[in-house]
Amino acid sequence: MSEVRHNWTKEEILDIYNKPLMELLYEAATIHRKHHDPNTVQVSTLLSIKTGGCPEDCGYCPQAARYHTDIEGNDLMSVQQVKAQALRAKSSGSSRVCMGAAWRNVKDGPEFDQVLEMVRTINKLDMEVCCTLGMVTENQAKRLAEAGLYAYNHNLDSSEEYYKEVISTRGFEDRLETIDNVRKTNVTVCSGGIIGMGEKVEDRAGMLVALSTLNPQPESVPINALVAVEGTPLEDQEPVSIWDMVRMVATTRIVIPETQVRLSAGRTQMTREGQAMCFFAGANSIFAGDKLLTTPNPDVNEDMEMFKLLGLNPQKPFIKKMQPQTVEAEDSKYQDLGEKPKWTRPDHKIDRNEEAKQKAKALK
Ligand code: SAM
Ligand code: DTB
Ligand code: SF4
Repeated sequence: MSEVRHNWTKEEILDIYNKPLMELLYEAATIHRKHHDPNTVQVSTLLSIKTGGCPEDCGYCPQAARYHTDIEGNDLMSVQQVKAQALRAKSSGSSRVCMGAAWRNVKDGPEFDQVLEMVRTINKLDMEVCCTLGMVTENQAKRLAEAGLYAYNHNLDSSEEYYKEVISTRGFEDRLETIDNVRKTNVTVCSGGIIGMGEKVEDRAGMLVALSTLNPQPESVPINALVAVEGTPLEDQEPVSIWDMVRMVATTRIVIPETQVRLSAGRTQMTREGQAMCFFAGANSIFAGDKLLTTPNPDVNEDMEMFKLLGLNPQKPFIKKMQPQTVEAEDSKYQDLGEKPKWTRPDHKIDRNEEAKQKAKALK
């Protein structure tokens, strides 16, 4: 098995990304086969447990309260609603449920307690549970781990340099600190990013430097193609070309060989041929279900037809790592500390974010 490297440079990664396509595909597919079964693809279902009204200014996100988008906001779902959705996902072949909340960070209190109960409930259905709730402290990560969380998703989204052009309300270093907090537990790390936000190829390579030099590297890396939503600052971005997607997937596979590379947002714009090329290049996970968090995704039946056509099999849960044991709330070792952590607030100005905010104000 080839060694995992944690010292990739931007130049090396750019050289890989820019290789002639056939060489890049061959190299990525060869590495993919050394580390994974090429006919197995992990299937995750997203569930937006708290939608919209987010205080952050992420330029790509339809859930940021300051932009005018036509998504329907929702308060935190009940544990029963979440259980029903998880059972549906399980019966349609998903091994993992990823619960997303439009929060800047987790705050201790009844809502977090409710999320912990959701984690316990889904783990008891023998499914892998993932959460993406914004920044978390070490104690909060430990409480999630105790509840039976399998993975925590926290994306770096772009290079440190380009991050500042997309988000002004939090710093890249806070994202790294959250990943570090998750790493202090047994919860696996899911971290990736978005292409198609107007970044340069150098920024894509920069993001892969940041991810590949983490030690250990993330257990999953979602690669999202921007879904340009009307009302967001990035509404006018051109769709990502399939060639860029394939290059990004292949490069990720080469520099982070043991991870699950997930084809995430943007699959509705990809043909089956395009997705097949991504699977060949090393993608081995998808988000299934007709909705991502707020935007459309291919229908499950269509995906299962595609799997049949390509001879792909959905991965069973807990193949990569044992199922965590759920500790009940009353037996918990970690307390609600009433933490209100002060994460960084750089607050520099991003012109297109300001414009989208002004437009939204005028419309209200
Ligand atoms: N609020 C939490 C956070 O930001 O960490 C969790 C939810 S947030 C919606 C999770 C991820 O979804 C973001 O980091 C981003 O990578 C992705 N995302 C959001 N909007 C997107 C869009 N329009 N297109 C592609 N990916 C998007
Ligand atoms: C990730 O990297 N992509 C997912 C998941 N992690 C949380 C979210 C994609 C969201 C796309 C826009 C939307 O549906 O709101
Ligand atoms: Fe909020 Fe997350 Fe959307 Fe940013 S990406 S606006 S933090 S929900």
